Amino acid sequence: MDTNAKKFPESFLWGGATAANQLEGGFHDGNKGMNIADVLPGGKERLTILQSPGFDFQIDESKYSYPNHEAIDFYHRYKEDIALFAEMGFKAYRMSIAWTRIFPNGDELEPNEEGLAFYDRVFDELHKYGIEPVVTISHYEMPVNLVKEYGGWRDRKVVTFFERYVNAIFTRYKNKVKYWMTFNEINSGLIMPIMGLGFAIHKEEDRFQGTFQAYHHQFVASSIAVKACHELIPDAKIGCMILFAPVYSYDSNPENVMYALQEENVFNYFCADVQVRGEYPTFIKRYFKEHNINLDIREGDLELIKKHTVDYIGFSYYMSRTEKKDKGTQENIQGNIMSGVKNPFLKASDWGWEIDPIGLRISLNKLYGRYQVPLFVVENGLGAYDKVEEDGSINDDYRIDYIREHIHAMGEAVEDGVELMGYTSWGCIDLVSASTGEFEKRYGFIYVDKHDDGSGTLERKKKKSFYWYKDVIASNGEKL
Ligand code: BGP
Repeated sequence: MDTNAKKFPESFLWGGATAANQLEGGFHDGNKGMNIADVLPGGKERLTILQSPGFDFQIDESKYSYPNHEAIDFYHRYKEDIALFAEMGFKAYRMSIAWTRIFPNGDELEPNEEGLAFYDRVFDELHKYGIEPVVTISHYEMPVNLVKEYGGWRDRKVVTFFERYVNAIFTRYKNKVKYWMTFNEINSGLIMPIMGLGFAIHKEEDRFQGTFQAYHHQFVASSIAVKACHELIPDAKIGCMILFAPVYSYDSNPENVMYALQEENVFNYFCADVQVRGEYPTFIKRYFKEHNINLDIREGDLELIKKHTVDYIGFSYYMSRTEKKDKGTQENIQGNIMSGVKNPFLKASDWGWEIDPIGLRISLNKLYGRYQVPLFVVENGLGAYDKVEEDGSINDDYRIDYIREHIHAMGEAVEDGVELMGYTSWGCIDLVSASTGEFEKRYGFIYVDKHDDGSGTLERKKKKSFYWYKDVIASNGEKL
């Protein structure tokens, strides 16, 4: 598989992706407030907290280390890191703004100038090299104060705070940022409400009523952001961002096929349907009825949602998911947030995430077929253990293989007629894992000398994949 001849348009946005909380560090610098990621420990405890109820957000310095506090110190080293992205030839860099740098507690009336100035410096540095910033407005970085005082997105007041935040950043960066996205992996809140929706499931009624009310508030907030973005920056594009893992039926038993379809509807399509088509889909109305969900929808909400839909769909793709209605003794796998049954045709990563490049072509076809809006693969990559050899080299051929096959699948989808804006590989520089808080789960083309026990010099090193990806970009995806 050497060539991928002329499949990608000249304007294709090749690059990498990160999130503020996973790489910046400097968690108190520049008056920044605490966000959810700042209070999550690393290691096994993190997954347990994310998946279980009752986490009360107390920081216990004596018990845990908090990997996001220092992360990889991009806050102080952004110039060096952006120079490395430029050396790889990045056309785009997906990053997020930490809400708590701009509004440290989330509910202040005025933004924090030091936080605004930091991102000015980052955007200016990117533009110096002709790299287009692609900015996620909220990437698992909700201010802890909003979580504690308001119960996260369950409280309608958070919509107003978010509106203040988006107005501040659109006004400030209108000449610097032309690609925006609202909520990272918005649908992940269905499984991990603490990260995206800002609350833990303490009571049974939160599981359905609380979750979907919080979603309604996020949809209203998303439409407010789309409206403001279009008004303040008419030449910008603003997208939603979903976690997409196509759901396969385990076999041709219609019971399993139907089950896979229902899982796909609720998990993959519900949030995108509202944000792209501007309406609650019919299947969710039945789901609401069956789960006794009665939303508080205010006058004007549905019109707002209908009128201000997103311009494109950004999505993450790591794996597919295979489902069976009655799992019985079937082997289960734990993948990217959600689980499923083991697919006998697929191999898995060191963390058990099944590797399925064709699934990316399937995802692109499904999404484009359903919505007919431009798509952007804003996350994809392989979390793996890397070894630094004695001569300092890092030979990550497994990562090259993974990304090569996924880029090839994207090329096929473009030939299928899918309108694709770009590809930003996840964790282009090693950073803190969102689900486990580990450093040793590495995704980068750039290695960072930082380890789970807190040791490391933070020195950056180019992996073998760095040089490979540089050639991919230089050839516009032809030389794989
Ligand atoms: C997505 C998140 C990212 C990122 C990635 C990899 O779900 O949007 O923030 O971290 O997955 O996941 P992990 O870091 O858990 O390996």
